[in-house]
Amino acid sequence: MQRMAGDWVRGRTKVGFVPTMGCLHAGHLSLVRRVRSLVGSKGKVVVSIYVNPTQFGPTEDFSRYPRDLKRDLRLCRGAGVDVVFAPGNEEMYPGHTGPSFSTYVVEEALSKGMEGQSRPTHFRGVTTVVAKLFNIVQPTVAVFGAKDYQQAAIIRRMVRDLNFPLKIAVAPTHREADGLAMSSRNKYLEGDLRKQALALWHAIETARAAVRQNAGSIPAHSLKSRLKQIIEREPAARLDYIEFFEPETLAPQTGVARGTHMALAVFIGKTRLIDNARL
Ligand code: PAJ
Repeated sequence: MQRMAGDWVRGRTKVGFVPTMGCLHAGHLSLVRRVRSLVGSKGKVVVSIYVNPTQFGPTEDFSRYPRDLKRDLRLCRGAGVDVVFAPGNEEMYPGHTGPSFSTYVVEEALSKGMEGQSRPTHFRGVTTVVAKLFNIVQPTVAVFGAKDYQQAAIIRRMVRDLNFPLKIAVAPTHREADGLAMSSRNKYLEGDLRKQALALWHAIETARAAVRQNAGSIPAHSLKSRLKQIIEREPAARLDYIEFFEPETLAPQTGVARGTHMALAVFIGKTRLIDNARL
């Protein structure tokens, strides 16, 4: 009896799901291709498009987050998506301006560091909306991007801890030709800022070169300060954090070696970008 409970409810049609906040780019579409390969031609591919207010902090970019549903629908159609779920706020958070929404899903370990430290209510919003979307869409499998490495780890943990009857797959980060990780927020990078945003990728490449040249492990604090200097050579760049961690547990590491994972967040002007990679 290896079948999951959800298979009985849904019959045998496989449902592959890619949750997004829209303003789709080639990174999102790579997740759609991945989920199609997982459910096959007889399966159904569902994409959700919803800019989730509960994962944005009060000073963050919720209201100006780029939205273009018409273009997104065209891209989904071209990519062979079967169903797009694009709810409004009233549908997702009934009475969201009042007190009538009061149940949240909170992951309490992996959410503490990195993004969780810089954006204290962010992951509570993510886990809550993703749990709601899983209940609505009832997928057999959902695909997340390694671009948001900590988010993918937290969703895996939530699915395991709360027995959601689906599988989680994680697809690699899709990059521009010059290395910049694709992101809906890259739309904010006007003029010279686009070039300065490469500071994140240069920091990753520098860290990779450092661990490859070094047989032992490098002290995390010295590598951090070297990378901070490189990043902040760009006039509009301000480092939020760099973390070196164990890829499964996300536990911070004091020594950096091959296989250590690195994540960073950098403000380029007002735009906050994140990236990560295995070193
Ligand atoms: P969003 O930023 O739109 O991303 C949707 C999915 O696409 C996430 O799994 C993300 O990791 C993945 N993704 C984004 N850029 C990528 C890239 N360059 N390469 C590969 N995958 C990429 O992440 C969210 O939305 C939200 O938090 C969400 C999970 C939808 C909950 O609201």
